[in-house]
Amino acid sequence: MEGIKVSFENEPYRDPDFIINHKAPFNAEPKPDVLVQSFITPTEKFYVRNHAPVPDICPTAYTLKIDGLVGQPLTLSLNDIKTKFEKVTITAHLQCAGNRRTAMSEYKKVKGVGWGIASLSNATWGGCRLRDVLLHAKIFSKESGANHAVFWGLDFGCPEDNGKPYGSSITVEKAMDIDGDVLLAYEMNGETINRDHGFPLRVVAPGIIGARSVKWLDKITISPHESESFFQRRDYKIFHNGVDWNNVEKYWDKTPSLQELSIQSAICVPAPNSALYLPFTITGYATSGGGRKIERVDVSLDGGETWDYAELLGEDKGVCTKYWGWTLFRYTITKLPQLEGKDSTKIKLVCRAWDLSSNTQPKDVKDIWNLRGVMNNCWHTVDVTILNQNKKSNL
Ligand SMILES: Nc1nc2c(c(=O)[nH]1)N[C@H]1C(S)=C(S)[C@@H](COP(=O)(O)O)O[C@H]1N2
Ligand SMILES: [Mo]
Repeated sequence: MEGIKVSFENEPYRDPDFIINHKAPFNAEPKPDVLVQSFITPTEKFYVRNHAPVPDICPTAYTLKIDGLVGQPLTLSLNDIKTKFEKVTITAHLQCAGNRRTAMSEYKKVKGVGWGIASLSNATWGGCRLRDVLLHAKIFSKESGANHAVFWGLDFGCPEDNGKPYGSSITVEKAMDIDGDVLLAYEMNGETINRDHGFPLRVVAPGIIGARSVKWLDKITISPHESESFFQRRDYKIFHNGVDWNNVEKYWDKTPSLQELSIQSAICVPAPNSALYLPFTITGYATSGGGRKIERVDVSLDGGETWDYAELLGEDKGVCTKYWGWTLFRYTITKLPQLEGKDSTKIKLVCRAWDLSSNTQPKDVKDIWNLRGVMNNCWHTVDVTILNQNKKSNL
């Protein structure tokens, strides 16, 4: 980042309970047990993933620019966005592609901000449809090359990209899909979106990795090509396990950039290495990409030899292919035969989710290991010790 000066003196107030993975730029996740306390994550607990200082944007001076392959380039004020287009509210989770990166690094070192299991959260988002704005701008047809909606943020100084603002793109197909629910959001959980999450306006591209939901949105360019940003062309790609820092350049262009999320689940309670008495309840989250609903979460108490179904707590949307929220799950253990006559026993809890398309999670991290440590969605395991209540006095 030579020659680029950025200041972190004007950062917003943050929840003191966050687990901070990187201080400046700010990257933080809630504690896992806090994460699964409610279906909608309270705004102050919602994970934050920034690549640069948080811009301080004057809402009355703010404008959104739309250009490129459109018949009518636009400059819209925040008031235009709020009054000219229908307001839509959706429930959607955002998840960083780096979620569970630390665990991938434990197998073999990867590069990137270390994240535990909580770099995802679930919120309601209010705003207008990106589709409506692009129709207003008279977006060209796909035949004319209108393939990608390229977003730029107003956060300058991303060290990875030589100080340029953060940028990313999604396909026009997703942007224009009436069922795709891509929003330009000015509200989060019923309130004005706050600075950390993109005030005054951000993209919410549900079902897609968090990296594409560009915050502090400055400009949208309709282009034949994907965003030229580092975060589209270099980062957020899954390379095969033979790609390392000596040969990665050869693979940058031929490795697709990540869009839809894969299937994911993790146990948030109990914490690893807890000692517990029966009965106790396992709680966690499950998510999938592309609007695919979680149909089932399996829980194992023996490291994945045998399984049972967990109880699911999600949004009641019926059969649906645009399920953007997460699904929480819980499973209560009342009996453990191998505990009888013993003071304690160690068990390995495992979870794995299944979605509408019968996608499920890979067992081993080694099979999906990649240089940047993205999309770690292997089975999540938690080792715990179960103590025998009846032998309490012996301990
Ligand atoms: N302008 C801008 N948009 C951004 C980012 C950023 O650093 N700058 N980070 C991206 C990444 S990698 C993720 S995971 C999500 C995180 O959104 P959140 O901080 O609201 O949780 O925002 C995305 N949008
Ligand atoms: Mo991310």
